Amino acid sequence: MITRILAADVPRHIGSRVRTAGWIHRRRELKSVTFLVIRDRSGLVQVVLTEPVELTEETVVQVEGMVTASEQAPGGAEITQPVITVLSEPAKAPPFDLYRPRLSATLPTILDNAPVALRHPGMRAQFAITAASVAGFRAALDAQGFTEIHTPKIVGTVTESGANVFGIDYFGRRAYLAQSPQLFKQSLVGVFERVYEVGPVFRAEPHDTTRHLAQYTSLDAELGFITDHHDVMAVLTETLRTMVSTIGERLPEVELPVVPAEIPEIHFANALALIGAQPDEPDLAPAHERSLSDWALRTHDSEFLYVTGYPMRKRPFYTHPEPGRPDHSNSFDLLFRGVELVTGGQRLHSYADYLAVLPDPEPYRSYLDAFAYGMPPHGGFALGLERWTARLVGAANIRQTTLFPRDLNRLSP
Ligand code: AMO
Repeated sequence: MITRILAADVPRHIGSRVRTAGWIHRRRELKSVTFLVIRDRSGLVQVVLTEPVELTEETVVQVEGMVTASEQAPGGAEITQPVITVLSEPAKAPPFDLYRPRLSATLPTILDNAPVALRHPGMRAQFAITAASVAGFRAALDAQGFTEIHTPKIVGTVTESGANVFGIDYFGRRAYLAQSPQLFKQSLVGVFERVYEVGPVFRAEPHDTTRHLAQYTSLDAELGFITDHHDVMAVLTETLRTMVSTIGERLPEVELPVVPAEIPEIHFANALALIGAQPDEPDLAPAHERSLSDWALRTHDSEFLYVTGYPMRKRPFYTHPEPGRPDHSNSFDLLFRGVELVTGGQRLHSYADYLAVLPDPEPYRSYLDAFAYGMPPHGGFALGLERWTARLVGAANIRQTTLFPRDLNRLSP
């Protein structure tokens, strides 16, 4: 029996009989020939028939035939004299032509039809970038002595803010969908010193924006024995470099951003002055982030910018203040192409400090145990995966780089 080869490998078998399998991507009837383009995970291959066939697009087929050189065919070869076996017949036609360079449909239509829309080669290519980014994230942190962790997504306490948390009924008790692995990753610094997690997090975002989802994938890291947040930023910069190089290795056709040798950094107070915002602004608005990114590109030739020293009053309770400037914090955001991509910083690590900042420490009792039993100075960061891919490919809306987005209005597919 001939074993199946992938569409992209067909041109390497000119003069042989091969078997391949996939979906009928496109059917073109000419006067005396019919062309079928077969799509599989590797790409496309053309099949030439001398008689018309009644097979519609998206029919799943197996094709056995002769590989013949052909200048017009994709990859320079096509399959002739085919024997076609239907493996599965579609029950209905796709709502759009998958063979066109771009899907001609609105974003809601594309998302409503995600299972078939995602089959478009351009869509699939985008999610290959996401997959390569995660592989790079893991490779970078594995190489730096981090341990991968998996923490609960059903939790009893709120970590980021009370406002955007999903409450659930947990066997009659109040529970929440985790907004972040924050408290667990900090606890586990007490075990492994350096940890990371790739996992879903949940935010009940009340606004319909182009950069917020109700569920997204958070790339989290946390490390002990730091001097301050700059040690965290150094790990993040190195990690980004490996994420970008891994995309380049796997997908040479993708245009990559340059991670500079040193990513420029600006303190929050200086950032406000630079963009002419009120000096008492507690946070950066999206327009501020865009202006700061423009500035970094203009003056430092960098698409990345660290903004450090955010005011304490807008940061979560675990945030470490800036020594000598306690209204500000040892925290940072990393802006990439005009958008906040990463948040991170140094954390409080003494038990007494946590008791002082938590008005009601009771719900956090077991988490605080980590600090009661001794924790080193530590810090970490979280990168929003869907935002990263969106910025990378220039997608205007984060939903374009999310397989099955969850938002204010969308719960299916
Ligand atoms: P933060 O809440 O800033 O920080 O989130 C970190 C990063 O996650 C992404 N992000 C989102 N992406 C899509 N939809 C959303 N609703 C959404 N909210 C946030 C952004 C953001 O920069 N525990 C801290 C991290 C830390 O300090 O380690 C945290 O979760 O890219």
